[in-house]
Amino acid sequence: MRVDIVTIFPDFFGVLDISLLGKARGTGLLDLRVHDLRDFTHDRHRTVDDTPYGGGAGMVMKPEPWGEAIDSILESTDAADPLLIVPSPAGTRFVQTTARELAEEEHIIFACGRYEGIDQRVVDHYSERIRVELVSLGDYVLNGGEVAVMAMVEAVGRLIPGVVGNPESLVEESHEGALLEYPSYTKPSAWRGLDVPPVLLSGNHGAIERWRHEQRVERTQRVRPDLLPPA
Ligand code: 6GU
Repeated sequence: MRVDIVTIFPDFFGVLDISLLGKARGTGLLDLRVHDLRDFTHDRHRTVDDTPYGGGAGMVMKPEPWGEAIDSILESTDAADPLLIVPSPAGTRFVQTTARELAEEEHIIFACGRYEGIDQRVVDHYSERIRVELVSLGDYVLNGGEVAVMAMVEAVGRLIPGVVGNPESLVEESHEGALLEYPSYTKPSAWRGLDVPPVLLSGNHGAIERWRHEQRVERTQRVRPDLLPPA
């Protein structure tokens, strides 16, 4: 999969060199390229923003650098149908189903907006040329798209076949089914007066399965009743 990220903070994405995704990049499963939006400006101050037409607080990102940046990426792609994602609190909610769908994409371009957003014409223009989606992490406001893109790239990247060593570990996870995950324990069996639930030491695999299922149901009822079907 190819992923391009356009941002005014390219250094922010340095952490994608490490851990699981860094390994995926090393093995060629993930072709991740980060671009500095300011490289597509032509003035001495490398200006990417300006005051909003109609007035109001904050600054708006100018369309021209975005046009040049995204055009240059599109000129370099082999993908038949690349997808432009604009992270925005005004977008559709990013959930595990979204991650699974995006993991099937050949080429995703993330446009990280800052300030009060990107001139609307950027979305309007590219919507006539390629698929464009506004995507939100949740109902809260971040200062820009960078943190949201980091989360999305991690959620999608780990679903690319071969990125997670043991595909079994993707199956039982929270949100892949309707229930949250069960709690996990490892050695020592007693720690600071807290014992591992005895059933996990019993060797009774049927009992362990049942206990873990009960834990998932109880936990889901307690913290995320919205995930359960109506009673
Ligand atoms: Cl995707 N972007 C911004 N700026 N804020 C957010 C968000 C995205 N998702 C939740 N809040």
